[in-house]
Amino acid sequence: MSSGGSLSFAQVTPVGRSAITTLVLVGEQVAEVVSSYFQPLGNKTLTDYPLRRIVFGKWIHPDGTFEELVVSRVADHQLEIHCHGGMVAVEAVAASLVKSGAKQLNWKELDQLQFGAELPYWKQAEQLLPQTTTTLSTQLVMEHAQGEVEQILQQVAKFKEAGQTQEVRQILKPYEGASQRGRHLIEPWNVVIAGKPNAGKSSLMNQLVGYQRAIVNQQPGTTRDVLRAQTVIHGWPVEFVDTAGLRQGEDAVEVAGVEMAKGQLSQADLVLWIHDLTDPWEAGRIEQIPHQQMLVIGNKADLTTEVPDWAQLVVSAQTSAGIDSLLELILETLVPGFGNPDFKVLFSEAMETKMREISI
Ligand SMILES: Nc1nc2c(ncn2[C@@H]2O[C@H](COP(=O)(O)OP(=O)(O)O)[C@@H](O)[C@H]2O)c(=O)[nH]1
Ligand SMILES: [Mg+2]
Repeated sequence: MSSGGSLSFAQVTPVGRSAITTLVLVGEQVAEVVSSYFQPLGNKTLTDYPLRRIVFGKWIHPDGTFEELVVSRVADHQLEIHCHGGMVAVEAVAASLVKSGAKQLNWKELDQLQFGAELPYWKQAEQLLPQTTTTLSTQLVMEHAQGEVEQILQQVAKFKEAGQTQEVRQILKPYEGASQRGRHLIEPWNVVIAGKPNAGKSSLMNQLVGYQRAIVNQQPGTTRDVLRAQTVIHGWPVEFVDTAGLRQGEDAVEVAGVEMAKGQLSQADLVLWIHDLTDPWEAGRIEQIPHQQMLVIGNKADLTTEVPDWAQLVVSAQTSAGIDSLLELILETLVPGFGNPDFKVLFSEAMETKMREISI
């Protein structure tokens, strides 16, 4: 531990109201400082109790008022305080500690302090937990926090030692490109909906996210700002961006919207190009669209039975026909192989590099 003689602490439970709040304290003088406020029930002092024992008592503030709380020394220089979750009680305890020269950190900084500059991989994964927004992402982060990668690396080391390169390759293959995917379990995929005015982009976005968000209008060019809405497809967070139609608008507000749309397109993980099936197809138009990946979707399938060559899928944003297939197609395009039994994710690029290096 690199904290030296100083004392640091952090609240490790979420800030705000909760039943119990936990403070973790790290430093050589931890028992000494805490003992100056904490009086265990009975006659013993804190250090009379063995490590890991849960000790109930009173935290006596300088003004004589007190809180009842629980203290546990988890290691020689590490201690936990569990107190009532009310903000006031926690702040009062934190204030006493700060008064005694302790440094208040956030829990990430405290982890850093305990583990040095390089956090072990499982700890890095654990730190992502509060940022996960879907059951899938929480589950995958948990698997990593429990040491999935360490186990793989150990397995690989054994096969390597035995000269079984075929097995090494087999184990590591599913992890190729896996950190890109992992990033998008925390940060949503960015999918931009583009196409000519009136193609039905805003209507489609409403269908994709399942509620009215974008303004739909018969007057071309209604969507002037870039509108965003998040949804989840099979556990993957996806942010849809509804753009102004790409045409030369006469009024300045709309022109600004069009410029913004172009910027959004080149940054998007996926562009959905929406074309009205009752409009003649202009092949040249999509060639000018900056994009990394694009799906061309024919909309207003309720108005025609025609399924033209240019469309990868036809849908109706009015009747919602084809919307489920579109959601599937979007996910297949963004996360190829998702759902396969050997589908893997990683949560850091460094880990992917490490896996690549070990395979050589
Ligand atoms: N019949 C039919 N009309 C649609 C469909 N999708 C959108 N519309 C209509 O087309 C018009 C333009 O839709 P909107 O979503 O505002 O298009 P945007 O300009 O591309 O955002 C509106 O009147 C919608 O009700 C569809 O699938 N079928
Ligand atoms: Mg619109």
